[in-house]
Amino acid sequence: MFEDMKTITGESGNNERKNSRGIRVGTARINLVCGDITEQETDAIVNAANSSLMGGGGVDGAIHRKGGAEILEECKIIRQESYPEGLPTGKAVMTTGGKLKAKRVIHTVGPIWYGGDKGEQELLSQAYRNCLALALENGAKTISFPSISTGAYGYPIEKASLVALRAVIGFLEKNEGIKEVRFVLHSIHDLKIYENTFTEIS
Ligand code: AR6
Repeated sequence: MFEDMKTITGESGNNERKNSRGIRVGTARINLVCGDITEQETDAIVNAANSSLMGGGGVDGAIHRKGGAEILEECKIIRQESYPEGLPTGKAVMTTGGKLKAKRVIHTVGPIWYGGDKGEQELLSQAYRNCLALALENGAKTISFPSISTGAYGYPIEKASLVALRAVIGFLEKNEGIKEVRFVLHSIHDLKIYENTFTEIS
């Protein structure tokens, strides 16, 4: 399963280290980078949204601010037409990327951490898998994820990184068509945690 594991070292500075750690799974590559999800040029980026789809803080706030009003307009239509009571945890929907470099935004709702015995692990895994399935259905070959649920929703990042990487690897082993899955971690600290988890499971 794991071939070609290497670290590519580039410039550093501004807390935006360009280092990228990656592995190949089948015909796809998983890369870990430190950066801002709203700056990624992948076909799709993932929003760690809430079930209202009406915006919020963290990744959600940054995506709506930079992507512009078109994203919220499409979210309103999705709410009216498909999810009048809100997007359930673990599900995913897609909108335009508006003014972002990425043409599409996939909005998902990660679980709030209640201590680990409320199905958080399965719901987080579902969120990643449903985003990847939606990307594939819509022809997106490259996709960037933030670390879903590990900010406002309080999921411990060591645990979340394991769930995230396992979910993505499992999906890529069963499905062909995605070329790159990029995890965009917002700090060197978070990147290191994902890198350690990567090493543990590989
Ligand atoms: N790029 C990449 N990662 C980021 C960025 C960014 N621009 N900004 C923050 N992070 P969060 P959640 C990291 O809170 O935990 C919102 O209000 C951040 O450091 O964005 O799923 C929604 O509306 C953290 O590691 O998402 C929901 O109500 C990770 O992204 C709620 O927060 C996720 O943090 C969702 O909470």
